[in-house]
Amino acid sequence: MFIDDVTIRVEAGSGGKGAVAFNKNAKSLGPVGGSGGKGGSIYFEGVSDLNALYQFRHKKNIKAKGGADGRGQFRDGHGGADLVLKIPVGSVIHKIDGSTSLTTGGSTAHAIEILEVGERLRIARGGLGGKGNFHFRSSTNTTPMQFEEGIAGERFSVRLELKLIADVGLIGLPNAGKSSLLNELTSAKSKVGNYPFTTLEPNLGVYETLILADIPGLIEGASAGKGLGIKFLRHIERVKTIFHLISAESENPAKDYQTIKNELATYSTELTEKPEYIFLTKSDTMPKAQIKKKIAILKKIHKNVFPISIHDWDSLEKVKKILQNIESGKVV
Ligand SMILES: Nc1nc2c(ncn2[C@@H]2O[C@H](COP(=O)(O)OP(=O)(O)O)[C@@H](O)[C@H]2O)c(=O)[nH]1
Ligand SMILES: [Mg+2]
Repeated sequence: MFIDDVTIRVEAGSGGKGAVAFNKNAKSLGPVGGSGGKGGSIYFEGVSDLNALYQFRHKKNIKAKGGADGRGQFRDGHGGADLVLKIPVGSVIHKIDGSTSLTTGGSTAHAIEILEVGERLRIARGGLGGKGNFHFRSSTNTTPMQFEEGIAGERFSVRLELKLIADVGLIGLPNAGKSSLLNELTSAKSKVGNYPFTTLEPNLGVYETLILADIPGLIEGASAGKGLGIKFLRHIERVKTIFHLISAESENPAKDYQTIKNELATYSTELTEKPEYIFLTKSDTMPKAQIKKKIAILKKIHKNVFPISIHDWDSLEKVKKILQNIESGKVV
């Protein structure tokens, strides 16, 4: 099960409390209470594993250890260990209670993104330990009874929303051949089947340096929650270029195209403005004349239209050429 949206509660460790203690040695009387240790902080770190949010499926309360209390003989409590939670790059972190904004590394925002592998953000700060009575000594206060409690660690809920970062997004109606094309172009092993919704989760593949995402679940009404719903649309948000696949077996390719476009528009007009290539897929299944006719219809809508088939090597070479041009920045 692919998890791309999960809410968890993070609780950084509280500081330990300071000790009240006195030296028992008659030669050097005085306060010797150590301070409490600092509570552990919670960090997020970006990883390439898209399934990393799965760890939170059943574990939604994340707590870092508190700092130990101070003790006598100037012994400060140990700090609680920091926790580093690995989350997929492309995750957006929304703070949903507590104070209204997140502060990490000096910047404050309602939502923070992790966009690079290895990028680390402190999300919840551990509380400082309280001072022991040694710190309250003075010439007028030689037997201080004061100490401090530790400070509570930061605690709040965060929603982690994964938005895939891909260079090219493959979209189209179910059965358009998205997974098949991804499998042809990359070493991905996306499930292929002659029925809708074989692909229940977005699949990624790599072509040279480009990341290709096969984004399933787009049907008429998806933006209103039909089928897999709009759950997957957010994964298209960050895609730079769109490959829009339409099956040559379709009676009305222009309508198929428009159906998807409408769904994208309902979600966000930005999606419809991305650079796009249209591929009439499974061109081997239709007589040439039919293909020509359908290409001509689609050309009226968009200039970048190409017939392809996973069984036609030349057509796949054409797709690769386009990918290489995108990669080298010649086209978008
Ligand atoms: N003949 C032919 N069949 C194809 C081609 N591409 C995909 N298919 C078949 O079409 C069906 C749907 O393909 P799939 O990749 O799962 O579509 P998706 O739902 O868009 O991911 C499968 O049975 C594939 O084997 C093609 O170029 N030629
Ligand atoms: Mg598929």
